[in-house]
Amino acid sequence: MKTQKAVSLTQFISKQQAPHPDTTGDLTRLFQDILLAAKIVNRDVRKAGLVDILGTHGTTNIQGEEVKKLDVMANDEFIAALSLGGDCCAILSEENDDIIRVANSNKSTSKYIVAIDPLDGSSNIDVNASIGTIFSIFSRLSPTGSEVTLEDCLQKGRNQIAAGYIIYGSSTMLVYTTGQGVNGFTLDSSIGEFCLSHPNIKIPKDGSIYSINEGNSCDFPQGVNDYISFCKESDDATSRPYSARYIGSLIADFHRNLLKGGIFIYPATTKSPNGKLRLMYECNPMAFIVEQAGGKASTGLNNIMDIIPEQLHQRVPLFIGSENMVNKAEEIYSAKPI
Ligand code: AHM
Ligand code: MG
Repeated sequence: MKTQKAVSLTQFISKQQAPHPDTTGDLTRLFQDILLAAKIVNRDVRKAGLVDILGTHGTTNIQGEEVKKLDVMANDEFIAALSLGGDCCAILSEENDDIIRVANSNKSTSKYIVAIDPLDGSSNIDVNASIGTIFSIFSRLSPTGSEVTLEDCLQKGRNQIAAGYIIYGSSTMLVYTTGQGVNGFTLDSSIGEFCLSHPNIKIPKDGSIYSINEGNSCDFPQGVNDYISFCKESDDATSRPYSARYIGSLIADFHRNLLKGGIFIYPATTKSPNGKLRLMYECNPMAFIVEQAGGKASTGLNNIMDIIPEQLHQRVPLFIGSENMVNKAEEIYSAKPI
């Protein structure tokens, strides 16, 4: 019987980067920093419920030590790993108001900026549903060695060098792209390595799942409700009605739809006119991944990755998933976008 050799993420990414003439190994090292933090967060997530890490941030445990919420712990772990690794010059985090400039970035030669949502879907922690980390990597525009500027950080999604997510689910997976397709790696905790398990992921062009928090439909634009009605109509030719699937954890909803085909929508609402999800920490990285897998991401009107951010924590509506489904949703939504 033939046995297949495991390919680790570090081996895979250094091989993928190798043919590039200007390869320095910096991106591979940056990924190693991310992997280290991901393994620590994975360990902490797996212990949730066993140790007192589900408490509210600001409380103290029996030893009088401060109890950190898991999302605060994850933020600290990623910032520590990225800062100590020194392979990026700045970190943008959904949990921090401002740019975190990395003082010791490899003798001022580091050009990468990492935007991160350290633990997305954290309202699901207490109920043992899947959560995840999302990251996005840019190159700074200003010369290395100078102070990183806001302009360096506010780049459109098209400029991403790499993007990925880690899903802490029934297994822990890392899915990423550097613009050469999408590959998925599953953590083998017995050896502490992410091993290639889902090579060259492609999202089906059509799907039969729609994912949206329909409980908010009284606040949705008419065009979104019209699309939901379309999803519920009976039509054998297009496999409708579609199935509704919504966990309320973007990575878990996205990951399922990426593998099976489907559409995820977080639209503008009357209460949140720009939607809920953040352009730089959630929408851009997922848009890069879905496009590399053959899918599409849009605000319902424009491509997500063409938006030039005006603020670090800017929110945008998100329609993402199978290309034909997103096209249809855009067609229906754009007829009545308010
Ligand atoms: P968070 O960054 O505060 O965790 O919020 C983002 C999460 C996403 O994972 C998910 O898609 C969305 O919020 C769900 O929101 P809602 O509960 O409004 O449906
Ligand atoms: Mg989030």
